Amino acid sequence: MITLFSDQHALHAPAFEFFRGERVPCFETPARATFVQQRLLQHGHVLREPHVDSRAVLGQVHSARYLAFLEHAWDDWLSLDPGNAARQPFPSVWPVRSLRSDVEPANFTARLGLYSMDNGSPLSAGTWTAAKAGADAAASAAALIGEGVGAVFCCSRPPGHHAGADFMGGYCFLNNAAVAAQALRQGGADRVAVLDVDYHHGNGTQSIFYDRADVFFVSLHGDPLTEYPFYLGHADEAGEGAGLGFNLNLPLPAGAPASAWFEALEQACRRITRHGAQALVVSLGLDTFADDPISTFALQAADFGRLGRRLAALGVPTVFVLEGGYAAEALGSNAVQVIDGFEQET
Ligand code: Q9C
Ligand code: ZN
Repeated sequence: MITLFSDQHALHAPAFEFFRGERVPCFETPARATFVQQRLLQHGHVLREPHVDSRAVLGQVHSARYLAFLEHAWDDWLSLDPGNAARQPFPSVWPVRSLRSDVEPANFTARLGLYSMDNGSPLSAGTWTAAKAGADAAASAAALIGEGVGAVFCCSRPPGHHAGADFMGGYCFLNNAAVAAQALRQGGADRVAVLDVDYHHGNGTQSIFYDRADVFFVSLHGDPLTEYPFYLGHADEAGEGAGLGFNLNLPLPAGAPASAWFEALEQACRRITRHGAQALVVSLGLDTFADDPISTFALQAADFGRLGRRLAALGVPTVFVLEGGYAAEALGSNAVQVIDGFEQET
Protein backbone atom coordinates (compact mmCIF):
# COMPACT_ATOMS: atom_id res chain seq x y z
CA MET A 1 0.00 0.00 0.00
CA ILE A 2 1.26 3.50 -0.73
CA THR A 3 2.21 5.12 2.54
CA LEU A 4 2.68 8.84 3.00
CA PHE A 5 5.16 10.02 5.59
CA SER A 6 6.94 13.28 6.36
CA ASP A 7 9.77 13.72 8.87
CA GLN A 8 8.18 17.04 9.78
CA HIS A 9 5.82 15.28 12.20
CA ALA A 10 8.73 15.33 14.67
CA LEU A 11 8.62 19.14 14.84
CA HIS A 12 5.52 18.80 17.02
CA ALA A 13 7.10 17.73 20.28
CA PRO A 14 5.63 19.36 23.36
CA ALA A 15 7.05 17.99 26.61
CA PHE A 16 4.04 18.00 28.92
CA GLU A 17 0.30 17.58 29.16
CA PHE A 18 -2.00 17.63 32.17
CA PHE A 19 -3.26 14.38 33.64
CA ARG A 20 -5.15 14.09 36.91
CA GLY A 21 -4.08 17.56 37.93
CA GLU A 22 -0.39 16.85 37.35
CA ARG A 23 1.93 17.86 34.53
CA VAL A 24 3.10 14.60 32.94
CA PRO A 25 5.11 13.67 29.80
CA CYS A 26 2.95 13.75 26.66
CA PHE A 27 1.28 10.52 25.59
CA GLU A 28 1.21 11.71 21.97
CA THR A 29 4.93 11.61 21.06
CA PRO A 30 7.12 11.69 17.91
CA ALA A 31 8.17 8.11 18.78
CA ARG A 32 4.65 6.97 17.81
CA ALA A 33 5.12 7.83 14.14
CA THR A 34 8.70 6.57 14.19
CA PHE A 35 7.56 3.13 15.39
CA VAL A 36 4.97 2.99 12.60
CA GLN A 37 7.49 4.19 10.01
CA GLN A 38 9.99 1.49 11.06
CA ARG A 39 7.43 -1.31 10.93
CA LEU A 40 6.18 -0.19 7.53
CA LEU A 41 9.73 -0.26 6.15
CA GLN A 42 10.37 -3.68 7.72
CA HIS A 43 7.27 -5.01 5.98
CA GLY A 44 8.38 -3.70 2.59
CA HIS A 45 6.02 -0.75 2.29
CA VAL A 46 7.16 2.19 0.20
CA LEU A 47 7.08 5.53 2.00
CA ARG A 48 6.47 8.68 -0.03
CA GLU A 49 6.48 12.36 0.88
CA PRO A 50 3.15 14.21 0.63
CA HIS A 51 3.06 16.03 -2.72
CA VAL A 52 -0.13 18.12 -2.52
CA ASP A 53 -0.49 21.44 -0.68
CA SER A 54 -3.63 21.17 1.48
CA ARG A 55 -3.98 24.94 2.00
CA ALA A 56 -7.10 25.39 -0.18
CA VAL A 57 -8.92 22.39 1.32
CA LEU A 58 -7.92 23.47 4.84
CA GLY A 59 -9.74 26.74 4.14
CA GLN A 60 -12.92 24.74 3.48
CA VAL A 61 -12.61 22.58 6.57
CA HIS A 62 -11.39 25.13 9.13
CA SER A 63 -12.22 28.78 9.75
CA ALA A 64 -9.80 31.39 8.44
CA ARG A 65 -9.27 32.93 11.88
CA TYR A 66 -8.50 29.56 13.49
CA LEU A 67 -5.94 28.73 10.79
CA ALA A 68 -4.34 32.16 11.19
CA PHE A 69 -4.16 31.70 14.96
CA LEU A 70 -2.64 28.23 14.73
CA GLU A 71 -0.07 29.21 12.11
CA HIS A 72 1.21 32.11 14.20
CA ALA A 73 0.54 30.83 17.72
CA TRP A 74 4.14 29.94 18.61
CA ASP A 75 5.55 33.23 17.29
CA ASP A 76 2.88 35.12 19.22
CA TRP A 77 3.78 33.15 22.35
CA LEU A 78 7.47 34.02 21.92
CA SER A 79 6.74 37.66 21.28
CA LEU A 80 5.23 37.88 24.76
CA ASP A 81 8.59 36.87 26.28
CA PRO A 82 11.62 35.25 24.62
CA GLY A 83 11.87 33.01 27.70
CA ASN A 84 8.64 31.39 26.54
CA ALA A 85 10.75 29.30 24.13
CA ALA A 86 11.31 26.97 27.08
CA ARG A 87 7.70 27.12 28.31
CA GLN A 88 4.47 25.63 27.01
CA PRO A 89 1.33 27.69 26.65
CA PHE A 90 -1.88 26.20 28.03
CA PRO A 91 -5.35 27.71 27.88
CA SER A 92 -6.95 28.60 31.19
CA VAL A 93 -10.16 30.38 30.16
CA TRP A 94 -12.83 29.41 27.62
CA PRO A 95 -15.90 31.14 26.12
CA VAL A 96 -18.48 28.68 27.44
CA ARG A 97 -22.23 29.37 27.45
CA SER A 98 -23.20 33.10 27.73
CA LEU A 99 -19.70 34.28 26.75
CA ARG A 100 -18.89 35.66 23.30
CA SER A 101 -16.80 33.75 20.79
CA ASP A 102 -17.47 36.08 17.84
CA VAL A 103 -14.97 38.71 19.01
CA GLU A 104 -11.38 37.51 18.97
CA PRO A 105 -9.56 38.90 22.00
CA ALA A 106 -6.08 40.41 21.63
CA ASN A 107 -4.73 38.55 24.68
CA PHE A 108 -2.82 35.38 23.72
CA THR A 109 -4.20 33.09 26.45
CA ALA A 110 -7.72 34.31 25.73
CA ARG A 111 -7.29 33.51 22.05
CA LEU A 112 -5.81 30.10 22.91
CA GLY A 113 -8.90 29.34 25.00
CA LEU A 114 -11.22 30.58 22.25
CA TYR A 115 -9.65 28.07 19.85
CA SER A 116 -9.38 25.12 22.27
CA MET A 117 -11.91 22.62 23.62
CA ASP A 118 -9.60 21.46 26.43
CA ASN A 119 -6.20 22.05 28.05
CA GLY A 120 -5.04 18.74 26.60
CA SER A 121 -3.63 19.82 23.24
CA PRO A 122 -0.19 21.15 24.01
CA LEU A 123 1.52 23.34 21.42
CA SER A 124 5.22 23.40 20.59
CA ALA A 125 7.46 25.34 18.22
CA GLY A 126 6.76 23.14 15.19
CA THR A 127 3.10 22.32 15.76
CA TRP A 128 1.84 24.18 12.69
CA THR A 129 4.50 22.74 10.38
CA ALA A 130 3.93 19.19 11.62
CA ALA A 131 0.14 19.43 11.48
CA LYS A 132 0.27 21.02 8.02
CA ALA A 133 2.44 18.14 6.76
CA GLY A 134 -0.24 15.74 8.05
CA ALA A 135 -2.97 17.67 6.24
CA ASP A 136 -0.81 17.68 3.10
CA ALA A 137 -0.58 13.88 3.40
CA ALA A 138 -4.38 13.63 3.63
CA ALA A 139 -4.82 15.84 0.56
CA SER A 140 -2.14 13.86 -1.28
CA ALA A 141 -3.86 10.58 -0.43
CA ALA A 142 -7.14 11.89 -1.85
CA ALA A 143 -5.32 12.96 -5.04
CA LEU A 144 -3.83 9.46 -5.42
CA ILE A 145 -7.29 7.91 -5.00
CA GLY A 146 -8.50 10.30 -7.73
CA GLU A 147 -5.79 8.86 -9.98
CA GLY A 148 -7.13 5.36 -9.43
CA VAL A 149 -5.00 4.13 -6.52
CA GLY A 150 -6.97 1.67 -4.35
CA ALA A 151 -5.73 2.58 -0.87
CA VAL A 152 -3.31 4.94 0.85
CA PHE A 153 -2.10 5.06 4.44
CA CYS A 154 -1.11 8.42 5.98
CA CYS A 155 1.47 7.84 8.70
CA SER A 156 1.13 11.26 10.26
CA ARG A 157 0.84 12.98 13.60
CA PRO A 158 -0.40 14.95 15.47
CA PRO A 159 -3.81 13.28 15.05
CA GLY A 160 -6.81 15.26 13.81
CA HIS A 161 -10.27 13.92 14.59
CA HIS A 162 -10.98 16.02 17.72
CA ALA A 163 -10.17 19.27 15.87
CA GLY A 164 -13.31 21.09 14.73
CA ALA A 165 -13.74 23.87 12.20
CA ASP A 166 -12.39 26.43 14.67
CA PHE A 167 -10.85 24.61 17.59
CA MET A 168 -8.10 22.22 18.64
CA GLY A 169 -8.61 19.45 21.19
CA GLY A 170 -7.47 16.00 22.31
CA TYR A 171 -3.93 16.33 20.83
CA CYS A 172 -5.49 17.38 17.47
CA PHE A 173 -5.00 20.62 15.50
CA LEU A 174 -5.93 20.10 11.84
CA ASN A 175 -8.60 17.55 10.96
CA ASN A 176 -6.77 15.27 8.53
CA ALA A 177 -9.75 12.94 7.99
CA ALA A 178 -11.95 15.91 7.10
CA VAL A 179 -9.28 17.21 4.71
CA ALA A 180 -9.15 13.81 3.00
CA ALA A 181 -12.96 13.58 2.76
CA GLN A 182 -13.34 17.12 1.44
CA ALA A 183 -10.54 16.59 -1.09
CA LEU A 184 -12.14 13.33 -2.24
CA ARG A 185 -15.42 15.19 -2.79
CA GLN A 186 -13.61 17.76 -4.89
CA GLY A 187 -11.85 15.01 -6.79
CA GLY A 188 -15.22 13.78 -8.00
CA ALA A 189 -16.49 11.28 -5.42
CA ASP A 190 -20.14 12.31 -4.91
CA ARG A 191 -20.63 10.24 -1.77
CA VAL A 192 -17.86 9.81 0.78
CA ALA A 193 -17.92 7.97 4.11
CA VAL A 194 -15.70 8.60 7.12
CA LEU A 195 -15.36 5.66 9.48
CA ASP A 196 -13.78 6.59 12.81
CA VAL A 197 -12.49 3.59 14.77
CA ASP A 198 -10.40 5.53 17.31
CA TYR A 199 -11.31 4.76 20.93
CA HIS A 200 -12.48 8.36 21.33
CA HIS A 201 -15.43 9.84 19.44
CA GLY A 202 -14.34 11.97 16.48
CA ASN A 203 -16.22 15.05 17.60
CA GLY A 204 -14.34 17.36 15.23
CA THR A 205 -15.07 15.33 12.12
CA GLN A 206 -18.71 14.81 13.11
CA SER A 207 -19.24 18.52 13.66
CA ILE A 208 -17.56 19.52 10.37
CA PHE A 209 -19.92 17.33 8.33
CA TYR A 210 -22.99 17.33 10.60
CA ASP A 211 -25.26 19.24 8.21
CA ARG A 212 -24.05 17.54 5.03
CA ALA A 213 -25.51 14.55 3.18
CA ASP A 214 -22.49 14.03 0.93
CA VAL A 215 -20.14 12.91 3.72
CA PHE A 216 -21.52 10.16 5.96
CA PHE A 217 -19.77 10.02 9.35
CA VAL A 218 -19.86 6.85 11.44
CA SER A 219 -17.93 6.27 14.65
CA LEU A 220 -17.29 3.40 17.08
CA HIS A 221 -16.06 4.67 20.44
CA GLY A 222 -16.15 4.62 24.21
CA ASP A 223 -19.43 5.97 25.61
CA PRO A 224 -19.01 9.74 26.05
CA LEU A 225 -20.88 9.52 29.36
CA THR A 226 -17.60 8.27 30.81
CA GLU A 227 -14.98 8.72 28.05
CA TYR A 228 -13.32 11.72 26.36
CA PRO A 229 -14.56 13.90 24.57
CA PHE A 230 -17.62 13.65 26.90
CA TYR A 231 -19.77 16.31 25.22
CA LEU A 232 -20.46 14.63 21.86
CA GLY A 233 -20.73 11.13 20.46
CA HIS A 234 -24.11 9.92 21.75
CA ALA A 235 -26.26 7.47 19.79
CA ASP A 236 -29.04 10.02 19.19
CA GLU A 237 -26.82 12.34 17.09
CA ALA A 238 -28.11 11.62 13.59
CA GLY A 239 -27.17 14.79 11.69
CA GLU A 240 -29.12 17.97 11.07
CA GLY A 241 -30.76 19.73 8.13
CA ALA A 242 -29.62 18.17 4.85
CA GLY A 243 -27.27 15.98 6.93
CA LEU A 244 -30.05 14.28 8.91
CA GLY A 245 -29.53 10.53 8.61
CA PHE A 246 -25.88 10.92 7.60
CA ASN A 247 -24.30 10.65 11.05
CA LEU A 248 -24.13 7.44 13.05
CA ASN A 249 -22.62 7.01 16.50
CA LEU A 250 -22.11 3.56 17.96
CA PRO A 251 -20.91 4.16 21.53
CA LEU A 252 -19.81 1.11 23.51
CA PRO A 253 -19.41 0.94 27.28
CA ALA A 254 -15.89 1.38 28.65
CA GLY A 255 -14.30 -2.05 28.94
CA ALA A 256 -16.37 -3.53 26.08
CA PRO A 257 -14.97 -6.82 24.70
CA ALA A 258 -13.67 -7.20 21.15
CA SER A 259 -16.79 -9.22 20.21
CA ALA A 260 -19.03 -6.20 20.90
CA TRP A 261 -16.66 -3.96 18.98
CA PHE A 262 -16.78 -6.16 15.88
CA GLU A 263 -20.60 -6.32 16.04
CA ALA A 264 -20.64 -2.52 15.97
CA LEU A 265 -18.14 -2.58 13.08
CA GLU A 266 -20.57 -4.77 11.10
CA GLN A 267 -23.34 -2.21 11.64
CA ALA A 268 -21.01 0.57 10.51
CA CYS A 269 -19.98 -1.36 7.39
CA ARG A 270 -23.58 -2.08 6.44
CA ARG A 271 -24.40 1.62 6.64
CA ILE A 272 -21.34 2.62 4.60
CA THR A 273 -22.48 0.26 1.85
CA ARG A 274 -26.04 1.58 2.08
CA HIS A 275 -24.70 5.13 1.73
CA GLY A 276 -23.24 4.06 -1.61
CA ALA A 277 -19.87 5.50 -0.63
CA GLN A 278 -17.53 5.89 -3.59
CA ALA A 279 -14.59 6.57 -1.31
CA LEU A 280 -13.85 5.83 2.35
CA VAL A 281 -11.72 7.67 4.88
CA VAL A 282 -10.75 5.66 7.95
CA SER A 283 -9.77 7.59 11.07
CA LEU A 284 -7.45 4.86 12.23
CA GLY A 285 -7.01 5.26 15.95
CA LEU A 286 -5.28 2.24 17.45
CA ASP A 287 -6.07 3.15 21.05
CA THR A 288 -8.69 0.37 21.04
CA PHE A 289 -5.68 -1.91 21.74
CA ALA A 290 -5.96 -3.85 25.02
CA ASP A 291 -2.65 -2.43 26.28
CA ASP A 292 -3.40 1.21 25.48
CA PRO A 293 -2.49 3.30 28.53
CA ILE A 294 -5.43 5.75 28.34
CA SER A 295 -8.26 3.60 26.89
CA THR A 296 -10.33 0.57 27.95
CA PHE A 297 -11.21 -1.53 24.90
CA ALA A 298 -9.69 -4.97 24.44
CA LEU A 299 -8.53 -5.46 20.83
CA GLN A 300 -5.49 -7.71 20.36
CA ALA A 301 -2.90 -7.49 17.59
CA ALA A 302 -4.70 -10.08 15.44
CA ASP A 303 -7.95 -8.12 15.72
CA PHE A 304 -6.33 -5.31 13.74
CA GLY A 305 -5.71 -7.72 10.87
CA ARG A 306 -9.38 -8.68 11.01
CA LEU A 307 -10.30 -4.97 10.87
CA GLY A 308 -8.17 -4.49 7.76
CA ARG A 309 -9.72 -7.50 6.03
CA ARG A 310 -13.26 -6.34 6.84
CA LEU A 311 -12.60 -2.88 5.46
CA ALA A 312 -11.12 -4.26 2.24
CA ALA A 313 -14.32 -6.29 1.77
CA LEU A 314 -16.23 -3.01 1.42
CA GLY A 315 -14.58 -2.74 -1.99
CA VAL A 316 -14.23 1.04 -1.85
CA PRO A 317 -11.07 3.16 -2.46
CA THR A 318 -9.78 3.92 1.02
CA VAL A 319 -7.63 6.55 2.72
CA PHE A 320 -6.33 5.62 6.19
CA VAL A 321 -5.23 8.43 8.47
CA LEU A 322 -3.49 7.66 11.74
CA GLU A 323 -5.29 9.06 14.80
CA GLY A 324 -4.65 7.93 18.40
CA GLY A 325 -2.89 4.92 19.91
CA TYR A 326 -0.55 5.40 22.84
CA ALA A 327 1.04 1.99 23.37
CA ALA A 328 3.79 3.43 21.18
CA GLU A 329 5.94 0.32 20.70
CA ALA A 330 2.96 -1.80 19.60
CA LEU A 331 1.59 0.98 17.39
CA GLY A 332 3.77 0.05 14.41
CA SER A 333 2.86 -3.62 14.35
CA ASN A 334 -0.83 -2.88 14.98
CA ALA A 335 -0.94 -0.38 12.11
CA VAL A 336 0.82 -2.85 9.81
CA GLN A 337 -1.70 -5.53 10.82
CA VAL A 338 -4.52 -3.32 9.52
CA ILE A 339 -2.69 -2.47 6.30
CA ASP A 340 -1.51 -5.99 5.54
CA GLY A 341 -4.95 -7.40 6.43
CA PHE A 342 -6.50 -4.92 3.98
CA GLU A 343 -4.05 -5.84 1.22
CA GLN A 344 -4.54 -9.56 1.79
CA GLU A 345 -8.22 -9.17 1.01
CA THR A 346 -7.74 -6.87 -2.00
N1 Q9C B 1 -4.11 13.19 29.54
C1 Q9C B 1 -6.81 10.91 20.45
O1 Q9C B 1 -6.80 9.71 20.68
N2 Q9C B 1 -7.00 13.22 27.23
N3 Q9C B 1 -6.93 11.82 21.43
C2 Q9C B 1 -6.90 11.99 27.99
C3 Q9C B 1 -4.78 11.95 29.30
C4 Q9C B 1 -7.80 13.17 26.06
C5 Q9C B 1 -7.05 11.40 22.81
C6 Q9C B 1 -6.28 12.18 29.34
C7 Q9C B 1 -7.45 12.05 25.13
C8 Q9C B 1 -7.49 12.49 23.70
C9 Q9C B 1 -6.63 11.41 19.07
ZN1 ZN C 1 -8.22 8.33 20.66
